[in-house]
Amino acid sequence: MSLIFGQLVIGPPGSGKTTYCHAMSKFLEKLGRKVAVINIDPANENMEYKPAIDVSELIKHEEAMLHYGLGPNGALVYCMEFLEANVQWLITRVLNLKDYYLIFDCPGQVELYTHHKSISAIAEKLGQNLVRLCSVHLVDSHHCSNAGKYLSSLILCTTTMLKLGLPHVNIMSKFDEMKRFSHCLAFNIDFYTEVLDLNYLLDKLDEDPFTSKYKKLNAAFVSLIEDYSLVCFIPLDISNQALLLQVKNAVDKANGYVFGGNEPQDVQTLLACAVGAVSESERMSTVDAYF
Ligand SMILES: Nc1nc2c(ncn2[C@@H]2O[C@H](COP(=O)(O)OP(=O)(O)OP(=O)(O)O)[C@@H](O)[C@H]2O)c(=O)[nH]1
Ligand SMILES: [Mg+2]
Repeated sequence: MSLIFGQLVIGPPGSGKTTYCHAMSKFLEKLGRKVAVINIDPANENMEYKPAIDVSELIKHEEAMLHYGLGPNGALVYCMEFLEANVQWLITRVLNLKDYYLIFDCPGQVELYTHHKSISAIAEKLGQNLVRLCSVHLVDSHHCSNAGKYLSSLILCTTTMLKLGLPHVNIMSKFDEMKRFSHCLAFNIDFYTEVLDLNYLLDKLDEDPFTSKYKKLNAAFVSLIEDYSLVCFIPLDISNQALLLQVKNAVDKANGYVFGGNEPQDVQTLLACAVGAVSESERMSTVDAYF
């Protein structure tokens, strides 16, 4: 049985997941890859792509709300538990897409990735069926505009990486928006993307009357993030092909596609990886060119 490769696109509400799934699928198709986008967000309404598999054929978010008297968040959790209980429904359909590269569009409720077990259980089951996934975690670059929001993004990314246990790429989405507020950023862009010395962030948190109240807690969070040292971000503006290419190279390297894919372009990707296609310096030179 051959391997199937793909991405699990996750992140907070409105961080750009559905837009990314559409743009990345088009980008990969242009490179000659056969791509199938799978919607596992039962509350997804405005999909630009046509999903190859749609979870709302199994369960509808609105019906779960009505039937069980749940609010939107509770219903989403219920839907994910229902999908986990019926994971064979998904696996059967995924295995019919064995020539395809898969992109999973996920719901935007962060506790599904930080606390709840269903998404990681579904990913594990897919893994047992030879689906090699990389989680692609989108975080809105707007969070860089405030030290407290940025710290919470770092905690979110670290927790998600530990909870899911998949190869993982963090994306700072809507990077074009960063241009609009770059003048009011406390640090250079690379401070935020490379997650550099966070003691400077502690100084900024002390300046804010709200976050300065939690001095010890902030220091503990920073120490935790630095101890794990797992998080850095690849910037992405969905309309920029150079940035999309960087994301593609990082994901191909993370989920192993670069070693197991079979289209001619992958020779290029393999070579690019061999020379460190997404090294820190190259990532920064693309960002510098972008600004
Ligand atoms: N400026 C800018 N806007 C973007 C970018 N990517 C996505 N957006 C916008 O962000 C908004 C939310 O995008 P979605 O793709 O629906 O986000 P989502 O994460 O799927 O949202 P939920 O599924 O509701 O959690 C939309 O208005 C998109 O047009 C980007 O790179 N730049
Ligand atoms: Mg969406």
